Amino acid sequence: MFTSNNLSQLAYFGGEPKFKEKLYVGRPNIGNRDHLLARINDMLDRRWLSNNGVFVQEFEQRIADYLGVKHCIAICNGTIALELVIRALELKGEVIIPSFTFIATAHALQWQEITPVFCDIDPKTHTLNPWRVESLITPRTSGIIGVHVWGQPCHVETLTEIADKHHLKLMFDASHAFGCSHQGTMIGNFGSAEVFSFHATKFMNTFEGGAIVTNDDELNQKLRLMKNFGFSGFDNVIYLGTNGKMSEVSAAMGLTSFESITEFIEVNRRNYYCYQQGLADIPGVSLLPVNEAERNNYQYIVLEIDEEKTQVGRDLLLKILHAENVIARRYFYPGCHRMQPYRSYFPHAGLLLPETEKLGQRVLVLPTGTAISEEDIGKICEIIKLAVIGKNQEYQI
Ligand code: T4K
Repeated sequence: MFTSNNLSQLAYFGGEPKFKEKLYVGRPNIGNRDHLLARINDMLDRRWLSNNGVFVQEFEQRIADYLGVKHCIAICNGTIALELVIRALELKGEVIIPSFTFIATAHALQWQEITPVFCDIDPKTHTLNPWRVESLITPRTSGIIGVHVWGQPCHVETLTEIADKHHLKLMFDASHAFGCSHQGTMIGNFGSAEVFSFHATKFMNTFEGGAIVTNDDELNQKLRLMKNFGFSGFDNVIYLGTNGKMSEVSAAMGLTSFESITEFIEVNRRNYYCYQQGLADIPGVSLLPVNEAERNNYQYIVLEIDEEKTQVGRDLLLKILHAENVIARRYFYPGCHRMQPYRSYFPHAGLLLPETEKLGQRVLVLPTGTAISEEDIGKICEIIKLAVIGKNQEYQI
């Protein structure tokens, strides 16, 4: 039985940290090093380091086949990939997005002087609430960007109906959703195009990198020009473009990561159920459920912390975990609308975002991936249990 004295076992209250080394959210998964190094050697021997090399071409083909999508365009990172699709779809004026997302979704619009209109989320899935979307459409609205946050699919069908009804473009930021499905179809097949991030912190990484996938031939052609300065053959620029190319070394890492994708997902799944078991019955701590009828990548361990029930609250729990060297994160606190420049542009945006505001105060993301063991997870769960139950008892005394 815990007593309030148990709190003193926690480093935050004066005890010894349970971990000597820091455990991070977003620790990269590293596939087979020998395969990676062999690929890098090949690349050096070939002296072909970028500009649509063989590794990029192979990577694009493998991704397209895996997702069952017609075209995959490898890009230098997810943010540039978003910017390219936004531009290729000719979005302008206002575009509706969730505020509960990584800042890149909003910046990719604002960077091109398009106004992100922040929409509230469905508290169950943490994704865009489509019924709210409709109420935000104005004559200036040109599109909607859904974000499959944590790999949880958006309300794809309802968003599609709304977009069609109002003649809006629909695209998805699928940065978190590689390897996930919606109603049996792989994410990557919805809207005009979807964008993945293969940043180092994603369960499948290319160091830095991203990809655009689409089933639209014309859009594919346009994006391929745009990511390569608009070049169509030597000396022939036919379109406005930028440099969005993925390098060969990134594609080498991508191919190596992709070989291990089944193992990465299996480890993430094991970790997810380990957390589920370890966190069961802690009052006020809930793990975001996963829909086992679909394919998932389990790459984020997302907790919601109820301040009243835990007594300890999310922010104190974060400090307690950090003191133990568990570097948990508050993604996506405080919401894009509370970050600059949006906070200055729309100081009252929060009034229309009650669920986003609430969730921003509750979410805590824990470490997972191949860098963490089941034993580590057990210890993290014990820390949380000790903090919540100890604090509850302290209040009862
Ligand atoms: N849309 C969405 C919905 C996204 O989540 C993201 C990226 C994007 C768009 C844009 O895609 P990219 O342009 O990045 O491809 C991190 C990542 O940098 C970012 O890619 C990711 N989302 C976001 C959710 O997480 P920060 O600001 O949290 O990064 P940072 O430096 O604090 O590192 C995160 C954690 O990873 C730390 O715990 C340390 C650990 N880490 C990181 C790196 C790079 C490592 O252990 N090793 C490493 O090499 O954004």
